[in-house]
Amino acid sequence: MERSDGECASSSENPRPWQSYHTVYTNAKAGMDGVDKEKVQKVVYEMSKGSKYFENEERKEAFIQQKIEHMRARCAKLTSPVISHYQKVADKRILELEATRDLSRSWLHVDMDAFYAAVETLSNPSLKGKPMAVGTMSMICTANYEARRFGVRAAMPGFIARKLCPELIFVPTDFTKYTYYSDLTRKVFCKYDPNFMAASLDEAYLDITEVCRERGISGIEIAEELRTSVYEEAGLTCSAGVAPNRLLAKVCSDINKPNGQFVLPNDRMAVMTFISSLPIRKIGGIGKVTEHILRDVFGINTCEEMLQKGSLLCAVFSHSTADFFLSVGLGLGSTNTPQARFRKSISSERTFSVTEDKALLYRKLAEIAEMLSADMQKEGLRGRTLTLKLKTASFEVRTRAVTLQKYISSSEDILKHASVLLKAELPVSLRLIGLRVTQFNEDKVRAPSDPTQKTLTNFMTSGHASKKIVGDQNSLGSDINDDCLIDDKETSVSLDVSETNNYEFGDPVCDNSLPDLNDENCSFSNKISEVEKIHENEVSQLLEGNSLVLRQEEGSCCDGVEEVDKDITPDNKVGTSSNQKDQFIWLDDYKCSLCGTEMPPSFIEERQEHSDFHLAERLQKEESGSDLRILTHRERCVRTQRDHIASHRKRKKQKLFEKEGTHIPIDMFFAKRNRNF
Ligand code: TTP
Ligand code: MG
Repeated sequence: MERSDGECASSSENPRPWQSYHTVYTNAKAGMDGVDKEKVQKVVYEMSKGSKYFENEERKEAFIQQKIEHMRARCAKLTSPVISHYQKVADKRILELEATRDLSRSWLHVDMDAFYAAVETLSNPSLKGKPMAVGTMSMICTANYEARRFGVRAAMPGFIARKLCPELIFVPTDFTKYTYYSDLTRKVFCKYDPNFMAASLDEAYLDITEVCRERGISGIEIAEELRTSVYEEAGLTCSAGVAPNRLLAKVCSDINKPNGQFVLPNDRMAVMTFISSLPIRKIGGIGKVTEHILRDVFGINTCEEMLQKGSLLCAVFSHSTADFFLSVGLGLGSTNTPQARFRKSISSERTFSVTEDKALLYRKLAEIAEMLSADMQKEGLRGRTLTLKLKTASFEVRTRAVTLQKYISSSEDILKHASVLLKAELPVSLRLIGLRVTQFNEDKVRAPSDPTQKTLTNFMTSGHASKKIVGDQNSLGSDINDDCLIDDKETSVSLDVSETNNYEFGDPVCDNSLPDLNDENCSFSNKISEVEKIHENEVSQLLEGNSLVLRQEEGSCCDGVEEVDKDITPDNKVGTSSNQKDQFIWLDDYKCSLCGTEMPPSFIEERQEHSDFHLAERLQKEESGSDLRILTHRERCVRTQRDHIASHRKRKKQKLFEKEGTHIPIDMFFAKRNRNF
């Protein structure tokens, strides 16, 4: 909950408390422009008051407010010499970032309109023109544009949506259908960019530079043609944005939604004009917490203001966070396509009609092993951790993994080990089987070390962020320990979708540049705000045994800013210290590792909100912790390592806690106590 007046007041003191109740549900999505916002706020407030969700929002808000106060106080203490020092730092960084600007490429971001709802309407045309939502009374996945006019939107509990729009028709999800239509759209995307990057079932990034050049036509024409083709192939409308980089293309695709497009020319002036009035929240990677902090502490509302307040941002935030903000102010974003050489895993999965026929399940498994093996051999990959993913008739997702002594790639080897994993689960009634191979033979896969990949700026502006190219939201279980045979009996219910051939790409920063412990600037936590809907990635060090291992936690989506305590040291150099984050991950890609709250991967904004809460909590803890600045470098390293061990233990403990089943189920999270539906 945000209090726009910046003060905490109880609802008894405020006759209209809903006015300051801003949650993900009250955020406008495309098609919600004319909505009576106060009416929606009131309904959402009244309906969620007393729920765990509401309590969580209140706690979150209290943390954020404290954080804001603390940061304001710190800013107030900055003296003129300090500010002018950081002004020079900011000016230098802006020049350096500007030098990385690449206007040579054209990116197209395509996003299907009300995707699940549109697919459902195709199969049941009687829904056309009527307000409808896909999902259930406890949570809806999306709403059509007719329903959005009432304030109904994705990630909203269905009972609130029904209150906002009593005629709302509910349609249950059918992921097989969405996957089928997604495949049809992807066939079209392929014609324009065979290496297109799918961010979810309904959105993709295409580098259209070559196709524009080869055919001598503009981005506007390509976007029009692609949208027409998608409609002809799938009967669905989509919206597109074309821009010099992916960050801007994504913003552009939302401008004329639904069934529209917006093209930003490859021209610096055009980009700067576009960005000058762009609200910061439009940028992927800037969520509610970051927005509040930037607005309430620094008075930053638009992207351009990031540059104007550069000195303060550089004074208060870590290098990486300040760099991210400054690059947003310059309208910079990723312009290249990650290469397959950075792939960390390869997988294949199939959805089918529910069956418990053992012979049939083994046949499916053999087909998937065959497909996976063919893909691996095409890429020259061999791996030694094999993970089996199963989705049961009741949408429960299980993952089982085994790490082998030798590297494998043949279908026989894959099937042999996968069969052992499957056998242990039988009898079981399944709707999906998936297989994933990780832990590749390093020599074959690792790219040669590239010194240009070592800087964060490079990382951010060159687009080498780790992401799955196909099926970003549906990785096999993320909580996989590669070092031993896992038989994790934890299961989770997932509403997630099926995808095939998921690829993950490693982070070259992780792969090639382990920080040097003797480096005075070494930081144990590197927050990287990747700038698209694809969640932010965390590059974090975990201490495993005696060796430091960098691990990319997929699926973490902290909307957060990394603040760093900074001093001007006597010789006028900048000294920095930064604390390690608590490890925040979605166990089995579903359950929060810190508190056990369940949230399906497709609930992007909900997850972001949730991680915001933990971020705020962590910042709070950091503030009450001791100040690392006064420690020597060696002491700092030792302490940080100790913290790593503690946090690692905490995670283990958390898992035990979750196994005892004390987590909060998602329905309970949103529902009021004693509510009957
Ligand atoms: P979106 O592209 O965010 O939404 P949309 O396609 O329904 O509507 P539009 O793009 O026109 O604004 O998400 C694509 C699909 O992902 C959506 O149809 C349903 C699913 N989804 C969820 O399941 N939960 C969520 O919280 C969101 C945002 C989407
Ligand atoms: Mg969409």
